Amino acid sequence: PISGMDLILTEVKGQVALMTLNRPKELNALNRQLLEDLSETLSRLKEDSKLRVLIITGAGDRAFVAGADIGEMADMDRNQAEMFARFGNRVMNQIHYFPLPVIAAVNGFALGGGFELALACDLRLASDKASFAFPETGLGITPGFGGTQRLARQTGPMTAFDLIMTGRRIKAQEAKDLGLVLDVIPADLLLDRAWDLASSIAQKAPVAIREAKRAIRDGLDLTLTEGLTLEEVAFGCCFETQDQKK
Ligand code: CO8
Repeated sequence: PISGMDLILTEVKGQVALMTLNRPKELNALNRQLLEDLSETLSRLKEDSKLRVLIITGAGDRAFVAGADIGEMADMDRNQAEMFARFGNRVMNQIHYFPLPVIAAVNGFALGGGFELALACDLRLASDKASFAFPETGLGITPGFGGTQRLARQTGPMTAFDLIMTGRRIKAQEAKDLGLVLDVIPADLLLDRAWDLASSIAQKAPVAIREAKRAIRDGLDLTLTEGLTLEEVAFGCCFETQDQKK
């Protein structure tokens, strides 16, 4: 069944939800309305106790997301821009802190805010037609939806300096070589592969998956000693579940 608001389509199959960002004529650029609908959809899916994995993709065959909506940003003053970045970061954090694994199926352009959205996901699969770039510095701005932070954490600082300072566009294979995507898939097989990956995760113990995501994600912000404490708590937590007892 496909449901949802016009700008976000949601399809649930078994324990996996697929969310499609749906502004194909504008290459799924993130305007405020789309971000608000995305936020609302994430809040709703978070409450669905049947779900185990979320997949995010873009509508059409050209773009995952071609960035924040350039037209909407054009006339912002300093304060409005900062507020917009804060709003965008809040939505990206809803993905980052989503209690289930989130897979980005990057089906085309992932530019600026679109690259940042993909980076907020836990796992990224790219079609062989996908490309990635941070065009912001060419537009007189910095990334504003988490790119400076998440790219550097994912690849180390030098790649982040390179991609953000040059704005160069990379193809899926280079993104894979840089550790930015898990795999490159022929375009017509991308979603099948994303469903397969999601299903393989959905078969594992849900509390173990949730706690593993939390420990990996939150551990990155901590010292090793603090992170290991987090892991001990996560490990203990699993011993109250049927999946561990069976
Ligand atoms: N915003 C709004 N509309 C867009 C965007 C965008 N980011 N990208 C594409 N579109 C629209 C085009 O305007 C066009 O609309 P129309 O048909 O009405 O003219 C339609 O999508 C199709 O695009 P093109 O005709 O340009 O298609 P091409 O195949 O010629 O080119 C490209 C495709 C290369 C992807 C080109 O569209 C492009 O360069 N787009 C802009 C990409 C970009 O610079 N993105 C980064 C934006 S900055 C950003 O994301 C910052 C995030 C942090 C925000 C911080 C808050 C303050």
